[in-house]
Amino acid sequence: TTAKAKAKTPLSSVAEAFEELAECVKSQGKNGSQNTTEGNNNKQHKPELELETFCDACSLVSVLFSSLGLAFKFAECEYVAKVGSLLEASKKVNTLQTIIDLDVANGSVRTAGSHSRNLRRVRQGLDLIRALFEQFLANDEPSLKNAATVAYSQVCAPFHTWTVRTAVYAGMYTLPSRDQLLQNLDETDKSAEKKMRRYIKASLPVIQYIDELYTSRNISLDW
Ligand code: 1PZ
Repeated sequence: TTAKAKAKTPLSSVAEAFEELAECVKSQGKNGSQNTTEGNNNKQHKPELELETFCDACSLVSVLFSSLGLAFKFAECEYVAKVGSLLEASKKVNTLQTIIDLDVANGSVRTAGSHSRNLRRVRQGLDLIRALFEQFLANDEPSLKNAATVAYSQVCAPFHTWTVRTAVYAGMYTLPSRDQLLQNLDETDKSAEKKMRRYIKASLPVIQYIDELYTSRNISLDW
């Protein structure tokens, strides 16, 4: 069929990968497969998300960058470097929770370059995309620049320095048009909408899961 002949687009891969992550963080918690081994009793019974699986999904997102143009090369490098550092860590550390536990033990949760800090930043990147998609779909916002500006203001700007914010807002003027973005992504309005909704729905529980890794250890999220 034509559906089958259609190649998987970047957006399909991203939606699919996050649906799998969402499945991981949701299903395990429910059906009693939590970790109940002795000695772990005082730990919260949370599903475990494998670090490598998480990083693989996050890496797919960076293909979206190439569709945004040169001005966001810096954002791409930032994001890719942080995912890369977590992927490197995944050779020794299996799960997201262990990443945080190790930094808690070291007192390095917020230290620049620490894995816990990088995880927090990657999470903000995932949330930024979610917010961008929501803006993109809201009232069929015709301007990608407007959608991206609102999304960035909501999700990332509060945590960025003045210098970074100023550079990002200047870069917004160079974003492609809505139609150009769709074309770059090999999507139509209709096909993109479906996949963006899938990502929005799937990323929410993943983002919430990551937040709870911090808050359940009494780490605030104001950074
Ligand atoms: C979805 C695309 C929307 C359009 C445009 C939005 C562009 C956002 C640009 C973000 C620029 C980030 C510049 C560098 C920020 C660093 O100061 C911080 C702090 O790093 P640290 O001090 O902890 O080492 N880095 C970050 O916050 C990581 C940036 C990740 C977000 C990048 C975008 C995510 C994905 C977009 C994919 C299309």
